[in-house]
Amino acid sequence: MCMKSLIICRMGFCDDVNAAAETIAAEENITIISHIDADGIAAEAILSQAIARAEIPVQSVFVRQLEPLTMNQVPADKSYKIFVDLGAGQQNLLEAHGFSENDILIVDHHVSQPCTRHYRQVNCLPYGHVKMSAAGVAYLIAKAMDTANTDLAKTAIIGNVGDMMARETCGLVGLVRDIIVEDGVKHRNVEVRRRDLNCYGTATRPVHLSLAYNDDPFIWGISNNPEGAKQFLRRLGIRQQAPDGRWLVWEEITVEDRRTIISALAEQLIAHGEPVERLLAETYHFPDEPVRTPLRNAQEYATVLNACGRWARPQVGGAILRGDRASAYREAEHMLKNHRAIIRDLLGYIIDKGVTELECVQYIHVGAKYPDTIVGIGAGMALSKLNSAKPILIMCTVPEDPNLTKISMRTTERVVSRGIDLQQAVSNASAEYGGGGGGHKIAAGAYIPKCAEQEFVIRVNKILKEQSGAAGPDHR
Ligand SMILES: [Mn+2]
Repeated sequence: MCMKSLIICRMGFCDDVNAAAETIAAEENITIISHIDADGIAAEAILSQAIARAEIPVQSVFVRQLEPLTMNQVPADKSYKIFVDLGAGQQNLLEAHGFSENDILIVDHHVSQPCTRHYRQVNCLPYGHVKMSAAGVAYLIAKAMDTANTDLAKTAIIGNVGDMMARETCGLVGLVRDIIVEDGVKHRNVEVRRRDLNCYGTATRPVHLSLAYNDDPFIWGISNNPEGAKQFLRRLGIRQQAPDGRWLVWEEITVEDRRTIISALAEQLIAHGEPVERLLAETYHFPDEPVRTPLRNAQEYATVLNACGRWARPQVGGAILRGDRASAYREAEHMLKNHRAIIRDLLGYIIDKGVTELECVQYIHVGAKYPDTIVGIGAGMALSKLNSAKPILIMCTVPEDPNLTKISMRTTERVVSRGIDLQQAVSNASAEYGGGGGGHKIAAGAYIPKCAEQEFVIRVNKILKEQSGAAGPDHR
């Protein structure tokens, strides 16, 4: 047994992982119920491949969230049910549905709901592994089932990055870094760049657009300013285009050019008295994927999976993770294009219509104009075009239920570092109106009754004001 496995064993989480691996191996027929986001799609791909390799029949169902309506999608058969990236917070619902302790396994990383039934669960959160996603937990189980499953570490990394586990810390940390990333590197389908530019789109976007679309950290004259970014690169003498006129992407330019750009960006930040820590990040690359495609790095790969999930085709993302580079990949490319076009449109709508500003929050209601699954992404992007010092709250209608309103909130790392916690604000405020919510400090969402919209916004504003007050008078 390797050192790394011993480390988890001492932490107790290993017992749960091993017990789950044994339980799964003893089942004769399994159904996986997973979530439609990048993490859920990755976690499903990992577990179902591990189960199929163990020659156990397995089928999968994807749901947008686990609620009474979507429970109907869970087949009412004798198969053993594994709930993945969901379930921990909906155990009462599982109980109400009639599941007994022997019927199901929960593989999750969300806060666990108290329940009279003690369902078997593998959850990293109670063990303090807060920077691990469901794909991470699924991977550890797959590895416990068979060490040959370490080829799936790559998929686990995509799920973790897609679930923002690397964002706050500019790289993956904890068990995910020590075990999963190392397994991927050993398997040679993952390459780590320790001090890379902390920037999205390094495999597909022209360098100047990658720089301009990045606002973490925000760099004056470059962030939100494609022309400024282009001139900045020109002044540095960086070759930006191939001989045929095509724009080069970050991963194509020379190591020296990358270094020159990073130092110049650092100088720019220092000149404006801004911190430089977030300029660099550890990034994860996939040398076995074709160059200049979004499959080349974990961040962009996760976007492909999210696009599939948000357009109700999570199985397409799963097929890509299993190696389909033909029809599934073509379909995903199409969805990605559509995904971006609609987000651009939503962005334009938010800017044109304008947000309403309260003291500590800015908000807008987009009604039923856009799919509720992309509104959060639009919120994040709109923020960089608005006053990014103030969190944004977007409301939209829920197609399945006219009495519900979906809330999406986004802010920036800079605001989070001043004590703002959107997860807390949104879940506390929504609970007061009988709704429910969750997420992260930087991004959170909730469902609330439609009739409570106005009061809810005012309540969130008040909570955010309390949070910024608690962080001290200098941190407005
Ligand atoms: Mn997740």
